[in-house]
Amino acid sequence: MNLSPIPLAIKSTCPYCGVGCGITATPLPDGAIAIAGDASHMANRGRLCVKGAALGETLSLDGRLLHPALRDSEGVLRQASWDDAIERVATGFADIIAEHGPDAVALYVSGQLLTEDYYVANKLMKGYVGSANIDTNSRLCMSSSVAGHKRAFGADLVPGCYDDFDEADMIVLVGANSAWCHPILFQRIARLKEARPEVQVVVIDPRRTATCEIADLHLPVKPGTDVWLFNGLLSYLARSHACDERFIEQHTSGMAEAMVAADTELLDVARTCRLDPHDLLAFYRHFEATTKVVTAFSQGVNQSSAGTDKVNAIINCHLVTGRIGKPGMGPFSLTGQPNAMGGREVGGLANMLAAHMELANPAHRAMVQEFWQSPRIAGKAGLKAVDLFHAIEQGTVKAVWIIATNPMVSLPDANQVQRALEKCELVVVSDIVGTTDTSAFADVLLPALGWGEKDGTVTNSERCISRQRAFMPAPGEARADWRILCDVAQRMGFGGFDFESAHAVFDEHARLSIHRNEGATVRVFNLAGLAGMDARQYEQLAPVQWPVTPEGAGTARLFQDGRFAHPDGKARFVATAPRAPAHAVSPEFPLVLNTGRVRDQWHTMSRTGRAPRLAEHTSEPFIDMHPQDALRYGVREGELARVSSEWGAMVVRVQHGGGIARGGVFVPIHWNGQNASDARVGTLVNPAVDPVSGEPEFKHTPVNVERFGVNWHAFVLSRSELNLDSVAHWTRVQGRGFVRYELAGRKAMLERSAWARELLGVVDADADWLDYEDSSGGVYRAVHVVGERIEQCIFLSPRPDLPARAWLAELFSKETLTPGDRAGVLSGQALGMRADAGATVCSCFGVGRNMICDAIIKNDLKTVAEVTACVKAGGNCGSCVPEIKVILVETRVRETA
Ligand SMILES: Nc1nc2c(c(=O)[nH]1)N[C@H]1C(S)=C(S)[C@@H](COP(=O)(O)OP(=O)(O)OC[C@H]3O[C@@H](n4cnc5c(=O)[nH]c(N)nc54)[C@H](O)[C@@H]3O)O[C@H]1N2
Ligand SMILES: Nc1nc2c(c(=O)[nH]1)N[C@H]1C(S)=C(S)[C@@H](COP(=O)(O)OP(=O)(O)OC[C@H]3O[C@@H](n4cnc5c(=O)[nH]c(N)nc54)[C@H](O)[C@@H]3O)O[C@H]1N2
Ligand code: SF4
Ligand SMILES: [Mo]
Repeated sequence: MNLSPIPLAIKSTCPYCGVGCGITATPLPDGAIAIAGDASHMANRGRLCVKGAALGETLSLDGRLLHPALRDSEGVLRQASWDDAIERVATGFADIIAEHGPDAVALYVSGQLLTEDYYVANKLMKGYVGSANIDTNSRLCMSSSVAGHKRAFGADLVPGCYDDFDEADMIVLVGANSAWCHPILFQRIARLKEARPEVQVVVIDPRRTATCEIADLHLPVKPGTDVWLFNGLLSYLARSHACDERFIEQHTSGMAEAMVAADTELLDVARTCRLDPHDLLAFYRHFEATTKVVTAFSQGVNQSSAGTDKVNAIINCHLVTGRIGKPGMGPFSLTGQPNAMGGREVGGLANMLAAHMELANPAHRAMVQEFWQSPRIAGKAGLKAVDLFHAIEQGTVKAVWIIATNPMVSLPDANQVQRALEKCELVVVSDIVGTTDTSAFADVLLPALGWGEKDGTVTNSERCISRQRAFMPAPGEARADWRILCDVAQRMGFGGFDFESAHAVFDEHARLSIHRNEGATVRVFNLAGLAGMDARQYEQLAPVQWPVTPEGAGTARLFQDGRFAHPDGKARFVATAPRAPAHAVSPEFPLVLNTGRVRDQWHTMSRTGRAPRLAEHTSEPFIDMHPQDALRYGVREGELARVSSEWGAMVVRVQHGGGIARGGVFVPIHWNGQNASDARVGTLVNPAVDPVSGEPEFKHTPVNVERFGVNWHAFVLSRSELNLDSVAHWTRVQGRGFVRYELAGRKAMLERSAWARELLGVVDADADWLDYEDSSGGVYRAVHVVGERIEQCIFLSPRPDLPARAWLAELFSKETLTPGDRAGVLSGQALGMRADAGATVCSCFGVGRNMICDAIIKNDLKTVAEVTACVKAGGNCGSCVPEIKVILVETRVRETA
């Protein structure tokens, strides 16, 4: 008997969101890797969302950065040796430090680094360079929560765990579209709701999102007004039975001041938050009546110029009711990135130290320096992300090393970031892909190991430390981020960076957590049970929630004894006097821009953008707006709009998702210069930040929307990449075996066939080129076949009334086109009638393609006028008339064939 070896599954953790799901990776005989959920991981018990499930599709080396590169004197990036690259970074940094001091250099890192990478980066800057100019994209994400937790609890401590959701009787989701952004946690809530329908789910979000599908109550709060809403709740609770006098007395302080700041009446809150007073009262009553309440929040809370106050306004309501540190209740900050929490543990932010010690505390500084035995220790907080890039533009920071983040896309006022990077003397970028909007400005480009290749740990939203393990070899010359940092540190002459493995780094991190961590100054963050592990134990480390006891036991829930981390052991109520967002709408910029995520893309798409299945859900950048606003600002669904703010502008397609109230618009964050000509929303976002946390106000920028007039629209599906130099407006996504382009332009289109052939690069006059042209209608369609396979197709029209892409896309999976495929291909639709209405052709009367085909056949219709008389299509604005003509011709040809 010939038994094939049983493939070995390697356990690791998903590299996307902060839910932190466990995965298994199984190498298959054909070289592919099968990714599945890890049934033994407590975060997901074997489940994966669509992004996690598609991980296997993102592992190819296409587009990967495989070798270091240096910019030469002519400004061209050229492949270089590691030795030269490390030398350039080390001497570049050392020279600038020697001349201008340590604060003239900076690191800008990421919550997508592993804890080990993060630890080394922080140690290098704060302990050896001697500057705290290391900040991270977590500034854009979690910093308001960090600041809020520190104010309330005395340290950056998230009290609860995922099990609390299962035990809760009420779950409030504030500024969190968990259905799309934390799907596995959301599904857990959905299952709970199914099992116990009496559990109340409340969603507080200006948009009606997918998350609202399971909600009993959706409060479409006016953007930026959450502090009013939770102050109102605090006032209400303080006067109610739910107020826990004993808890307040024994375990908190500051309530009186908080009450003064929060004092308000329900009707005033309803007016300010633009909510129905009955709904608001219903929420307050439920909250009052339900002991086991979890209030989970994410970026609708954090990303605000009042973000820290929003966090504290929520925590205040849990303190006044004593609903914290007990099963089924508590405030719960949802972390975004896979290792947002790990970065906080090592002190990755410019105003933190390491192991939850404080930069501003001289005793802490001394303890960390003593532990590191470092030559110096940063004495003051460094620059926060937005300020950092301003300092770079001003020239006070002259060198920046950007690791695992793409600030050209993700920072607010992204055009400012461009000015800063253009000006910066030395820009070093460590990434896994070769071309990003940021790497375009690199003087030194360093190839990092990516997910599946790197080894280390991450910590999720519930403080659970999990291993990420390598299951693929290092590609090209790529190195682990911690290793690259150590190489540079050692070249700069610093001791303390001779780690041999990720395990050695982790061990030092764990030991720092217990260093002088006893007596009166005890710190909650403590990895006692993980210090001193040998390599094998580290390799086999099972998921565990910190703090970890010396015996190795994790901790699901903090503050169970009512003791908090402030020196007096009491939690603080924080007075949160409400204030409006930094920038108000004006006649020039009358709409509020809200930005966020779509279900199937991750940030700047450098990884999810490779997975065809993830492109199908949202294949183009869009602006979601209310139909009445669209009417008012002269734009139409399906057409392009120019969206502009005081800071920048972009072009996106108008969509009416149905979930947005008048006065607001929503644009996704994901598109950038690599996959769209003009859709980097960061260029529009105002650079205002929260005064406490420094977190930008990503969810509230006044903008204007106007028609972006074009003379033609087109789409192309092509097996090969196009040269888009001649196209004014384009977006691209990866399909299965093809790239999909959406194009538009202003230049009058006369020689359509010649233009199409040139764009598609079809120079051979004998090429198998099927086309259709309606010159009076301005419609052109062509398909390029090579052998028996479809190679490319292009559909052009003066209007965005192009056929659906789905059926055409399927043809790219076929090795041979059938005669039927060929007959249908120019209509973008399979032959034969369908039971459904088909893709909408006439939007005015909602008439689908299949309805028109059926009518033509049944009634022997010969002209557009006859079609209009029969099914109304084309009888109003006429936009669909060219489309109807094509359908007429194709249907009649088919019928007579
Ligand atoms: N699919 C996907 N999932 C992801 C990510 C991704 O890129 N793609 N990224 C991960 C990361 S790093 C993060 S940080 C998380 C973010 O996860 P979420 O915070 O859930 O996602 P966002 O879409 O940024 O914003 C959440 C909601 O806040 C709402 N909002 C806007 N303004 C306000 C307001 O004033 N008040 C309230 N109450 N709500 C408001 C928005 O309408 C939006 O629906 O997602 C993580 N998960
Ligand atoms: N307008 C607006 N802007 C936002 C937000 C918003 O809601 N609205 N949200 C903000 C938030 S919450 C976040 S978290 C940020 C995210 O924004 P970014 O961090 O800028 O987004 P990513 O695309 O995740 O960037 C990660 C980069 O690191 C690379 N990379 C991946 N793995 C590795 C690795 O192991 N090592 C190295 N060296 N590189 C790697 C990727 O290829 C990619 O280029 O965006 C922020 N910006
Ligand atoms: S929920 Fe988050 S961690 Fe889990 S599979 Fe999806 S993206 Fe990955
Ligand atoms: Mo984030």
